[in-house]
Amino acid sequence: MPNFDRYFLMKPADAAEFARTKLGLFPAGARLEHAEIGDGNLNYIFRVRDPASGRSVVLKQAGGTARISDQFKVSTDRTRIEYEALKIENELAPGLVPVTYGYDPVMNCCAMEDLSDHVIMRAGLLTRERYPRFADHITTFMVNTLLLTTDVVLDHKRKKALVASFINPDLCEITEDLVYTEPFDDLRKRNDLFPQNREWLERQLYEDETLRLETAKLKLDFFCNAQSLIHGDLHTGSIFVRQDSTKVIDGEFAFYGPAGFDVGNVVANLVFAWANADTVMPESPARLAQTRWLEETLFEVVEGFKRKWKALWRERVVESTARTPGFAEWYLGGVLRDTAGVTGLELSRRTVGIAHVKDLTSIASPPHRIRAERLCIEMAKRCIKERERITTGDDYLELLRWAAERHPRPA
Ligand code: SR1
Ligand code: MG
Repeated sequence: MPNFDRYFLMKPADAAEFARTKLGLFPAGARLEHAEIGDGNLNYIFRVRDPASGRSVVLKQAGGTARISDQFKVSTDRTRIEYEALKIENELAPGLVPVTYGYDPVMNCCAMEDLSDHVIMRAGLLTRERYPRFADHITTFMVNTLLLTTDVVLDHKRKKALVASFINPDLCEITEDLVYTEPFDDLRKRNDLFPQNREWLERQLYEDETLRLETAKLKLDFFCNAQSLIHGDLHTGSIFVRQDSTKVIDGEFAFYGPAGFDVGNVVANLVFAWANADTVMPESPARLAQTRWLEETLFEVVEGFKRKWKALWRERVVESTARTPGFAEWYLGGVLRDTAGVTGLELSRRTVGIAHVKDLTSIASPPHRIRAERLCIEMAKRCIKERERITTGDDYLELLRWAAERHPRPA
């Protein structure tokens, strides 16, 4: 049996041994069950369980390349970043992230709470589940983690130390390429367009100079704006849910970036869920209930975020200059502008990029998939170009309805 003093990629039995001997999470004699779980783009995930006590943990180990493609060389330091981010998120948003049990810098592996009683939100939405507490939970998570890690709240030296400790160049590069550049300029030829929709998508995304200019401006903001400790990949595949519980996972993309990046990711992924439900479900009360709930949730994510942000701002902002009349509104205005821009980026990149979403790819009928893709891209472009004026839940819902009407559901 290995003693884990040199890095290697573990198999499930190694993970069990590692949890027992290196992390000390199980008694010496425990007969542990183990399995590899998860089909993410980047890492290896194991569940280890002691049937005698019922105790179980999840282990997440980083490899030197992404699972989705070995084109992506990614530093194994991302596990440290995820672990450190989880500790901070547990302090700022308790109950909304898994509890951590340990981290090992040799094996690049961290241990955390087993959330097997939850489901990945994207999968739940595709089976037409609804999560009544989600908007409340996710807005608390975002407001607490984003506002409470800014310069206007934290001691400035502590904030700068955090910026340094969360420098995450490899994972940021993935986002810079996949989210900000390639959806609008397929320079590495690794985009993956649905063939029957290719010409339309290419025209909309590759031949629009205004769009390219606006995405270049947004990319600069991602490069330079060390505003908040952001999750960095807050889509519905990074969120575990139950009817009464929401847990944000997969924080390896965390770094100091624009706060609106996280909010825009949540909004865009609700739009994907809506596009799927509205396109795929037959006309019925169930379809109406599902799309209405998604609309209400999208609305409440935007409006709840603003409401909670303003309340927490009043309570926690200590930077004296931030008390200047007009500053709070100006600051939130910037976050909302970035939210709209990133909503458009995420809608674009998941439609044409290498990392798709099942909300679109699972649509078997080509005309239906084309319709869902087109409404997402129409909305995306307006979110990016008109981001200065898109500030309310109703603004997003109007755009969604506008895009859906331009592309009616096929018969
Ligand atoms: C190479 S990783 C591709 C995508 O998967 C992750 O979940 C991120 O969203 C990333 O952009
Ligand atoms: Mg992930």
